[in-house]
Amino acid sequence: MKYVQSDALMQRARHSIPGGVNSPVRAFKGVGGTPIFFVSAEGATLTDADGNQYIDFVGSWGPMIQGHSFKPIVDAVKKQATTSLSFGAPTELEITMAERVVERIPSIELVRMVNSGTEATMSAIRLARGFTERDKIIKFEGCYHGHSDSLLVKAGSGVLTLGLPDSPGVPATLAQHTITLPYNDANALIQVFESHGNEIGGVILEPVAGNMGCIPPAPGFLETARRLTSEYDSVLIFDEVMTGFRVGPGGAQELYGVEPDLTTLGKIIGGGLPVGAFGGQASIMNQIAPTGPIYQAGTLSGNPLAMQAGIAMLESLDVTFYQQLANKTQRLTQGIKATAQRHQIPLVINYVPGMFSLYFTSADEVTGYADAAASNVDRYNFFFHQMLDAGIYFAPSAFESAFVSGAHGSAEISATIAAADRVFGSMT
Ligand code: KE4
Repeated sequence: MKYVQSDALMQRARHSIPGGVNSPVRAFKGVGGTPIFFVSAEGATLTDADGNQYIDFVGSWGPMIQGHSFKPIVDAVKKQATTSLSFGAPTELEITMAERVVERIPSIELVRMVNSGTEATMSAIRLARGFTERDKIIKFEGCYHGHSDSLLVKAGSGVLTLGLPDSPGVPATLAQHTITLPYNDANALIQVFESHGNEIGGVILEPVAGNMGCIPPAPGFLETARRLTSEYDSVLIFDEVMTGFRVGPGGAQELYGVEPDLTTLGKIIGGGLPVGAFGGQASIMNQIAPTGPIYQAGTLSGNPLAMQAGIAMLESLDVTFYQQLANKTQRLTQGIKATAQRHQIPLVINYVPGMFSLYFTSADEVTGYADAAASNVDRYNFFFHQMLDAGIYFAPSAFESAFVSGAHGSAEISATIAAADRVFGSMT
């Protein structure tokens, strides 16, 4: 592959955008090399500024579950664009969108639209704190919930020690209210609740972790979080920004049969346009302004263009779609795993319907951040670049998930397995 145009565009971008990108993961810092600049996409195929084409497993980090340029969404957006892009006032479209979400996720009685996943989780945390009148929250190592201050926090020295800032600019006085625990460690959660339970305003978690690679919940983990938060009157928040409408028609909470008090959404519900949402029990959601005292707002929240895209997306996702998505994901991951075994390359692949990740490790399983961090990142980076040269675009980071869409067919799956076979064969 030649990247002449991408290289030139990156040089130009750096003069006016920090690091040349509008989001750090796009900078290829994890994998090395120069980011690819894309110009168009159709179905499962991306085209870059040099005319190179790729099978896309990033899918804009999740939103493109129907592939790119999905006609129902494009048509809906085109139609809306000719009337008005934004009123800053209520529209029927927002009611329709809210009704589609409420229909599909029984734990959500009321839902508020925002403009990103970060806004959704930031608002949900404020709501949990305001509703319980408790400042402490619990998050889990390796889970990413966007970049609001209370969620850019790492574990303190001991499991029970309150959090430390995970970025400059996050006040220590705020970070101290966030307790960070090991993901999938139910005992650690029990221990914290037994010693701090009445101080915990909320627990936020990814019901399937997707930001340290893909790590499904261990048996009992979600159930323990549900039991403890109910017992101590804390708010359980499922951050389904990535898993919502990704892993099944009702998200991860339907897949695993555990209902949170609040759910955050994003990505797929915007169909590629900027959207986030948070919703849940009416008794909690009614505490949000204007019905309650907890303030939250947004100029472009419920934007008509984004609502049209989201409605068209949700209406395209039926049970048959998810059955096919699950089958495709299984075929692809089992095929890649089989080629790794044939070449005796130690590899763990974690997957759930629609998303997966590869860990180059001789461990039997990867169930938490420590396992993921111990995997061979150099090998992932080699795999990434070799697959890129073969015209297959995986996440430019060993700690992200890959996404399968409705546009990935047998041809894409077979080509990807064949390319992986060649790459594994070239690994020493
Ligand atoms: P945004 O603010 O990026 O829309 O959403 C934040 C967020 C919240 N919760 C979960 C579970 C998420 O995965 C995300 C964002 N995911 C990353 C991909 N790992 C977005 C990519 C990026 O940061 O550029």
